[in-house]
Amino acid sequence: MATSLDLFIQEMRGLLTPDNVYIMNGSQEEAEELVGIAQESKVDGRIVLKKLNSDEYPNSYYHHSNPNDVARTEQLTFVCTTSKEQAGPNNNWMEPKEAKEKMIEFFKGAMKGRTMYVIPFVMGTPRSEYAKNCVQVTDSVYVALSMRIMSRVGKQAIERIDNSSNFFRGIHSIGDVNPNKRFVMHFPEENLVMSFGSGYGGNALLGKKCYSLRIASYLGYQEGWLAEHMVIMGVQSPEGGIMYFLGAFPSACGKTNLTLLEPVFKDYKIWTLGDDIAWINIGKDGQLYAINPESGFFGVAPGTGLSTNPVMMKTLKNNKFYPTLFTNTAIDNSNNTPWWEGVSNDIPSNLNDWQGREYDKNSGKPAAHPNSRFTVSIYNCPTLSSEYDNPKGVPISGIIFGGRRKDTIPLVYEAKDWSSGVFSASTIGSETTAAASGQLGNVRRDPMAMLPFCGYNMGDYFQHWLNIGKRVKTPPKIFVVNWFRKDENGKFMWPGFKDNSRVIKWMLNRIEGKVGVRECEIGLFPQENSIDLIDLDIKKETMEKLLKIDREDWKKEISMIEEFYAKFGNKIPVDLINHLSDLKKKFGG
Ligand code: SAT
Ligand code: MN
Repeated sequence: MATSLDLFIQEMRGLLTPDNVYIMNGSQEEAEELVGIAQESKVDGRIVLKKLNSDEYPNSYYHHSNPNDVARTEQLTFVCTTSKEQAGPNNNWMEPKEAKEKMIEFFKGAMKGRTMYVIPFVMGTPRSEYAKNCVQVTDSVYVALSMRIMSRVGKQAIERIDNSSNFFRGIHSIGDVNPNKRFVMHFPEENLVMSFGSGYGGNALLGKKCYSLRIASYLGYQEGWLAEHMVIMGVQSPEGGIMYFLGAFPSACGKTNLTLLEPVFKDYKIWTLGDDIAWINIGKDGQLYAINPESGFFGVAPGTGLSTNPVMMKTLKNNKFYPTLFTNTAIDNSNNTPWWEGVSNDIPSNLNDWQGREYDKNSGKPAAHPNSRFTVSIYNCPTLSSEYDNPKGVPISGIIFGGRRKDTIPLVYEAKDWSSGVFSASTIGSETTAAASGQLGNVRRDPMAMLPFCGYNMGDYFQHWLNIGKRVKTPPKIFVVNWFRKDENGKFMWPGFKDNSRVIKWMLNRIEGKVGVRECEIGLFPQENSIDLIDLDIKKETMEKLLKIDREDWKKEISMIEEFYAKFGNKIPVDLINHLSDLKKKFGG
């Protein structure tokens, strides 16, 4: 009897008419075979993978993408629910039938002359009741290999899919990498994503943002759990206990660096569980537990180096899991290694830029694309937590929300309770960086860092967060941080990176009830001298400025929040409206 997976493959064969079908089993031999194929084939005029210097970077391969295909395309990303209101003002919407017809036209015969890779995969450790069964078809061997790093591909997935009535289906073709024929369409009601015309991570590895955030957040809303754009990390203190934190930050706030941090305190240690996505469930004991559905890092290369993220550099040079991929970095021809801004201080003299052209140091342009990436297994990470594969996940004691703000938001504060924490999280904003857009320093609101990833109406999403808090026995403490506050001369006041462990230590002490707080208008602030500043040369006045509440700034902040909330009309929960009016009263805004 044909299994449900067989039926799906048959249907895809009929639609896409590939010359060959390759069903992945997740084995090492298969990875080697696919790498072999990728080294011999050209797609879109480029060799798919080139081997890098294995003494420096073992098992590592280089990939160039089409210069028109280097990032997620939010404007071409749609959530296709029955009603527009379900998708909310935070999503592009298209009527499901219309969207599907459009995509089917693109997909018809799209794999003629190509191989269709069938990728059965599980998001989450396969033994976990929280894990989800998925399958993606693609005509990109680069995508197939990347999926193998980022998710659990293979036999266990096939078994789980065959025993289930419902599994996620992802249909992907790179087409001819034409930006005018590029769409990422989500059908949450059907557990389906159709993506055409791009080979880039977030557009093409459908287990990542498409499934594990947009579709999964929708499922979580139906089923009573949360799919979040968050890191997961364990913090070990000298007493030996490990507490687990989640952290949500918009891009360019150092999320990956945070989870792989080496604390400044020798007797503290951070254990890594995930750098991008967390699925959060209420466990049998009534507490919150998180799993990382992914099994790899798809990290931004520029800015990663021995001083900013030594653990990631070790991860990239580890050869446990095969292979590691580098995409759109520069190449140092003298030793065939990937190179990017921040990996070394001096620029090698014999460099090719991310498009393979000889690099001109005086061009003023970076050699690596600012969004160049590495794709590496989490099992290569030397600080991987021993709890990473625990099917129950890890119990969460604290949730950190942050953004990049030169003013207004203090270095750290604690929310009074869950509902005030949800309010703060719903107002998180971050300054746009030069790389992301021309308008430097504009504040873009990005609630819970989920604006581009929430697969349903964000007003409903806020209410869902509030409801979860009511169901949890002891909700974790919620903290807000801002590592990026500047002084009147435009200089960062906080050193950041490793020194962020000082703030995390304070959070740990708060959770353990070891330090008190002072109550301010916006939340609970560190008492004087309660953040451990040992061996750090920072003035008392600087610490005061880092924690200062500027009333004028807050008046402006409140009106920006009001403006943002207004987009969601009456969908904003009453609780959050009340928090906002309380704040207004306090600041007289
Ligand atoms: O651009 S991706 O979605 O692939 C990665 C990210 O933004 O975290
Ligand atoms: Mn992300």
